[in-house]
Amino acid sequence: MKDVGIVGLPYSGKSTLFTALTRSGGAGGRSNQAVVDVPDHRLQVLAAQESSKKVVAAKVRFVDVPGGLTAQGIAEFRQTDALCMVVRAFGPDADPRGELSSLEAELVLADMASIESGLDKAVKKAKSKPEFKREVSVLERAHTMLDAEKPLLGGDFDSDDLKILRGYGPLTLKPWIVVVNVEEGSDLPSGMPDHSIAISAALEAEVAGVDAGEAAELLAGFGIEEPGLDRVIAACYRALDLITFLTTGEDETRAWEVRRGAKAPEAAGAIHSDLERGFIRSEVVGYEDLVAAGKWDNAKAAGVLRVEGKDYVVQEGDVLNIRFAV
Ligand SMILES: Nc1nc2c(ncn2[C@@H]2O[C@H](COP(=O)(O)OP(=O)(O)OP(=O)(O)O)[C@@H](O)[C@H]2O)c(=O)[nH]1
Ligand SMILES: [Mg+2]
Repeated sequence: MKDVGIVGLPYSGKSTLFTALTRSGGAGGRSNQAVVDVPDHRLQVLAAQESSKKVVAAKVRFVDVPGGLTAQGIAEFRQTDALCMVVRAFGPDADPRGELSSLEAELVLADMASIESGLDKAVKKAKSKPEFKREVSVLERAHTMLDAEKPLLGGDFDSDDLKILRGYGPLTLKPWIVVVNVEEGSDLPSGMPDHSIAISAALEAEVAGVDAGEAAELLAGFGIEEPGLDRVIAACYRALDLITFLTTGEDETRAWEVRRGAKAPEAAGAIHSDLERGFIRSEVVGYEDLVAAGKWDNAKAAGVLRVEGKDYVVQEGDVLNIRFAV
């Protein structure tokens, strides 16, 4: 499961958004963690088709750090996989664009501090140990980008470079989404980046705390059709560059996350390490094809199931049945 850190300036509504997420999902072990389901309409369709007893969604964990971007907060955000930036667009003095710029500048500064101290140390080490030259060059390039106020995410780093960089946990190397916390019922203010998501955190928190009927009434009062929380969760999941594959049967229908580009054994390993270790092959059918066929057994009889081996790259929406032996 991946972690998403909720970052923002003071009073932007981070904890209010977090409360909404907690109410919709559940606690994540610690008081500042919320584990939520990744919305996926396919699960109910498959579960109905296979008469599954249980439905299990993929999950994402959100982390709200008290005090925000303090030294301790930054240390906690460094451990997360993505950032959900919250900016305030409610209240008379709202300045969401300015707030986003300040927030980005703070993230760049935080990275600058850690990259600079890393660079100093690496330069000293490289004098006697040539193996640190690579580290110096990567950190120098990172430094140049940050100096130009550019996030590291867009940088031209190869996988070895990234391994070195990730050791420093830079915040601007993480994928991020922007949540604009608007006045109830307002639209996204102009000038915000593409794909920004407008929600009212206060309304979402209220809606997440009541039953479906009341929730619909509350939303309708502001002319809103559906809760925005799902959009926030889905956007974070997409930003993490994960894909979902599915398993289905009488016991359960379930969504699993895997890295985009992962091959079948790695996907099997998301289910259980035995399945990766003992992977033999996988039966595969795309979600749409399975639904068109009606049921797993029908799909099999109709010959729409494919048999794929260790080199198969799993696709979004694949329904897998893994054969293994340990
Ligand atoms: N009108 C309105 N008020 C909101 C909304 N979201 C949050 N607030 C209010 O804004 C204030 C700050 O919200 P918080 O969620 O505590 O903000 P925060 O980002 O966690 O703040 P810090 O943790 O102090 O940095 C609270 O009084 C909230 O009730 C919203 O969508 N609309
Ligand atoms: Mg807070």
